[in-house]
Amino acid sequence: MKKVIVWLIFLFVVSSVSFGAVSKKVVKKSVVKIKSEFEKPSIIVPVPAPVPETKVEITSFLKKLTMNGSFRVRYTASEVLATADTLSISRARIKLTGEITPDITFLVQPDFSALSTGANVTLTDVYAQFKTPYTTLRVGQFLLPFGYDSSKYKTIFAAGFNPTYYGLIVPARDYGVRAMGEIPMFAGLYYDGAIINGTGGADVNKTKDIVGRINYKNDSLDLGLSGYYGKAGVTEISKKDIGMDVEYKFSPYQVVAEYLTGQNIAAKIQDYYLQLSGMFDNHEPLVKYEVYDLDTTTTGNIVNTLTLGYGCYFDKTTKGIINYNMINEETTQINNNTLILEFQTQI
Ligand SMILES: [Ca+2]
Ligand SMILES: [Ca+2]
Repeated sequence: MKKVIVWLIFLFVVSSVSFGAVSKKVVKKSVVKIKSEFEKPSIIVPVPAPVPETKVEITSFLKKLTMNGSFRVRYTASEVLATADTLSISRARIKLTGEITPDITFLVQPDFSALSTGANVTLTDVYAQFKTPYTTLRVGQFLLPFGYDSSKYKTIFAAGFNPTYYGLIVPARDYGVRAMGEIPMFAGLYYDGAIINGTGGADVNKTKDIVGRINYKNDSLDLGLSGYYGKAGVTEISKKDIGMDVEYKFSPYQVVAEYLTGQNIAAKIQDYYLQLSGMFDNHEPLVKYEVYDLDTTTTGNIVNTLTLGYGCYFDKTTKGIINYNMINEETTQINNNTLILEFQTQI
């Protein structure tokens, strides 16, 4: 029995030692395993940050910039012997329109045509425009809202051409603030008014002038009434000008009539004309009769001009125009008729 007990104790001790050794081995192995996982070199792949969609808007305040341009080349021939018949660049404009929001835009339009005669580049329209629910505002330099819309002229026009009052009773453009829109509750009735320097450039007096046009417009008729009130020049000569214009369309014809009277620094001017034109396919003949009094306080100086015109449209934006101006003086006749040709294109 004692022998059995001794054997049992022996077996127990041996088995305990064996178990202890196995446990140690397992622990050792698991430690090694953990250690090796820990020491495993890890490769960190950088994940690029997502590019926000508004990035462009943050770096630029401008959303859209569009460029247009217009080009005109003119040939002028005069009966006046001392006047050279010449080709000239009458318009070479680049128009940049920037859109900050759909309701806030700006426009810059230099005209490079004067470079062709050694003069400087001129600025035509340069303004910022703000559309509000109540009105559209322009701040800068713009065409004056006075008389018939000069962008709709069908004759070749400039200082001394047709219509003769152009840029004389009031400047074509001036610096100021302009508001325009439809008059509420009166369908087809529009207003367009501005407060301006009154000089067509930098002001020479303390007064700011007021100019505006109210018109009624439908598909066939455009009837306008214009007014100007201010002080002209350093000596602040009182200036009150009025204008009435009507455009009537009865396809394929169009009639335009206008009456204007006003005071510039030099004299009191009066001008009226009647124009009839017709569009036959891409051909547009025109006849216009104008009576221009360059100083109503002086007699015998009225000039009547009968213009025979023809326009040929090559496409919607490109055309050629011929004007023959028969110029008749009220008293002493002068041979001063002109023949003017102009090629006009724009994009
Ligand atoms: Ca002024
Ligand atoms: Ca003449």
